[in-house]
Amino acid sequence: MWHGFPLRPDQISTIAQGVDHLYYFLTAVDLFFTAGIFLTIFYFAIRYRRRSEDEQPPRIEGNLALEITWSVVPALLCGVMFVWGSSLYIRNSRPPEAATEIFVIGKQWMWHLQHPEGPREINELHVPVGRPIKLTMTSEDVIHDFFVPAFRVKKDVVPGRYSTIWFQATKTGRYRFFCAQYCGTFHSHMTGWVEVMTPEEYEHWLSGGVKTESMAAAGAALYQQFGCVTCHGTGKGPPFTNLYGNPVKLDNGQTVVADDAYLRESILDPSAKIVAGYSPIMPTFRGQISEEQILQIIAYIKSLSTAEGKK
Ligand code: HEC
Ligand SMILES: [Cu+2]
Repeated sequence: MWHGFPLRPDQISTIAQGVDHLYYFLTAVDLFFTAGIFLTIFYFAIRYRRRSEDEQPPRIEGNLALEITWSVVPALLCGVMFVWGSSLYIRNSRPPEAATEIFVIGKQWMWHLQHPEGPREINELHVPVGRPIKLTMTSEDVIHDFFVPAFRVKKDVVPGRYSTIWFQATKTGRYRFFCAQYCGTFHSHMTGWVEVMTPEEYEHWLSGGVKTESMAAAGAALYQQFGCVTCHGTGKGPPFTNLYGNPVKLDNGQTVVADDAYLRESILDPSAKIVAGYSPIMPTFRGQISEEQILQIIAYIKSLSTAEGKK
């Protein structure tokens, strides 16, 4: 019945209903109090209007019961909104461990999507139904925002950092996505389609078409091409084996976990954190390497980690 009605897009993800319920609650509270306040204003204006020139209303000194009521009731309502909203937010911002990762790069004015297995897409995203998908997103230039109304997911895509969202689609079909952050002249062209397929169709789609190498394989080629191997393959730089996801000791005594953000920083700004026991000889690759290539190198480094290597 709501199909195509612009105020409520289709609910196509596991979190869509929860988001909508909170939204209905907030709207209902707003409507109730807006109507109540306006009706009271009009009723009082008429009921207590001045009836003669010398009419003096009685003096009222306050009413404790009323004051407690109008403090406690809004406080309780705000408490409900806070607990409900934040628990939903926390649940929706933590991707399940088993989520399939797909990478999103925004640039003026298109969306570039990359699957770990290799396929790349522009303004189209193919995903399987019923499986959690985690999007790791960054921008090549200005702030964009990835928004899929049918999934009720939306997050800023910021240059210089990785942001993530996740969803699990519940129905096959084609659903629109948009850039939801004004990003220049052709911002309105930065839209596309999510194509939700059955798992079999998705496997078929992944393996069909032009044969592309995996992100990790592309990263391994870049590792040679950029000469990373001359240090990291020789002992002049730390080895990448079992680096991803593990703690790294720095020369200032601190420890950091080697996640996507740390690896990205190590490549673009090597002097920001120096690994203990090594000298700061690594040159910066800022300006020579694209966001997409950084993601490929990270995929390569990730592929060198084994479950047994987890510290
Ligand atoms: C001239 C030698 C040299 C080259 C070339 C070089 N690195 Fe490094 N790299 C180092 C050294 C030395 C360190 C450790 C000191 C530091 O943290 O800067 C390091 C640290 C790193 C770290 C952090 C590793 C850890 O264990 O925490 C990463 C990631 C990294 N390099 C990636 C790369 C990539 C990717 C390339 C190629 C695009 C590259 N490096 C090229 C010498 C080099
Ligand atoms: Cu944009």
